[in-house]
Amino acid sequence: TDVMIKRALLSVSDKSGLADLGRALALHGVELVSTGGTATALREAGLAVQDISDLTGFPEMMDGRVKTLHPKVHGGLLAVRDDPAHAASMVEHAIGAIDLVVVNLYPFAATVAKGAGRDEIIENIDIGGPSMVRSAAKNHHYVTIITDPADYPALVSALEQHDGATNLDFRKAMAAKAFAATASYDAAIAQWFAVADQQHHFPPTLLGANQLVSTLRYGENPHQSAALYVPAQGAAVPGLPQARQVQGKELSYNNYNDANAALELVAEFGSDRPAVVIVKHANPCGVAVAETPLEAWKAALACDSVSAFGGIVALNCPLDGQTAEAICEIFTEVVVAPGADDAALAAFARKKNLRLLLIDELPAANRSGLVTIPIAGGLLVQDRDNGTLSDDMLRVVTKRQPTSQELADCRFAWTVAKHVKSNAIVYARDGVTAGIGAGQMNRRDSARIAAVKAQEAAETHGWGAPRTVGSAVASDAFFPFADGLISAVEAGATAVIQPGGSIRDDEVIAAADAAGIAMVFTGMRHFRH
Ligand code: 93A
Repeated sequence: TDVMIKRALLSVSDKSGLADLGRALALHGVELVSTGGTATALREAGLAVQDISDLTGFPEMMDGRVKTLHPKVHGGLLAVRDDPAHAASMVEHAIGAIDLVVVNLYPFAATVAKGAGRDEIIENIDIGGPSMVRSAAKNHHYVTIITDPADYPALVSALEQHDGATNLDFRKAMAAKAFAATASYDAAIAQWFAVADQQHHFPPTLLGANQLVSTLRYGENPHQSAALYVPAQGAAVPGLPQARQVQGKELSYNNYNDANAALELVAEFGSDRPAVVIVKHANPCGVAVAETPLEAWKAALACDSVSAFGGIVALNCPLDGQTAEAICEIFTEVVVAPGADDAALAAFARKKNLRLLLIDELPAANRSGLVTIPIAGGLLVQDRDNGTLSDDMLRVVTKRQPTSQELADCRFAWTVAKHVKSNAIVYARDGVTAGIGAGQMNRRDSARIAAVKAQEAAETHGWGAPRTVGSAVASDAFFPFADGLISAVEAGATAVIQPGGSIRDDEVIAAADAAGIAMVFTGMRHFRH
């Protein structure tokens, strides 16, 4: 299955590594043919190259739109060499076989990303390049296709190992990569027409424009396989795949899922004040903002130190030594933060298994995007929940106005509740969660669980009273009945934040007034199912 590389066609926009590759090919006696810019670059490196126009007998024309679109090129790529009729056509039309194609395409995505105008974007839709890539990849039984400069070294070592030939396994692997490249290239073009060009909110087709980063040991459970992908055209949003893992075991599927939940929530707090989020099973079990990261960590941990065991921790600020030492006191699976000083790194280094991830920047909490859920027979797609509260959305519906501290705690609890599985009830006091009720099928159970957890925390820490006393409570959706609100009052909440909009709002407001608490409506709901 080895095929000798005798003639190569090189046509690349990204010229990195080209000279070295050209030299290696020349060493193996490979004849080089190239389009204009590529030929110039190869000649500058001292290599002999045939111009594509000499091969086709046509000039490169129409501003380069027509360079390689010619039967002498595509015949040389597509011919089934063992087929006598194909071989006869090659002889009849003086078509020479092309054994290797090295192509990377006009930088369409980069042209869009740099804010170019429509004409420049259209001009960067590569036609001849993908055609050659597809011809060569289709005919991988005979032809080698290389689309990524990162694969040049693999090509060179394949030639060295096989005396100037490639084997079928290599050609197959490169062909698969080539079709993935043209698929994601076309997906980016389709996306631009549909979305960036503002014709539709949702693209008519959602193509798989993602690239495999790594396979994971297993999925949510050991019998499920799993993998991590990133957008093939480059990630627009910083996140865990871009993080630097400083130490610890490989991240598991659940680690990624939980660490992402922690990161997305901590990103809501910006970087004005240190914030710490502890997550278990994709739900926060302790969240705090404070004057220092250490204080925030201690406060977040105290909320539910039982659940925090084996948790995932995210910070919005760099880690210092004291905070790292404190985190190391309990078993923690993953810590993610925008940086760590030397003392922090030294502290974590003693916990070999702890996975430490450092990120360059937090993802923007208010960014737009699409989220998908597969359903049997299809795919549900919606906008990402990037709804944030502005002052003009808040409406006080009770006789009593919230104090400024209550209002701050309402906002804090509301932000946390947005990241808690529904039904979500979150008590908070002084920028710290006091009790979190998550994922119950009715709101009263979530409220009860939040209060029970707050009570347990008080017992654990020997506090005279649970921290729900004097707290603000957030509900991710409206209270359908007064009972949920009454149980919050019983737990000691003095302020409530919720969307409002129940047909029984009057009863709920009356219960709040009867208890003398303050309540604000947001007019926005944060279901998270
Ligand atoms: O405008 S094109 O779609 N028409 C073509 O026939 C063609 N052939 C190769 N663009 C074409 N290419 C692209 O030119 C390649 O995909 C590559 O990105 C680029 C290399 O041009 P140069 O060698 O002049 O820098």
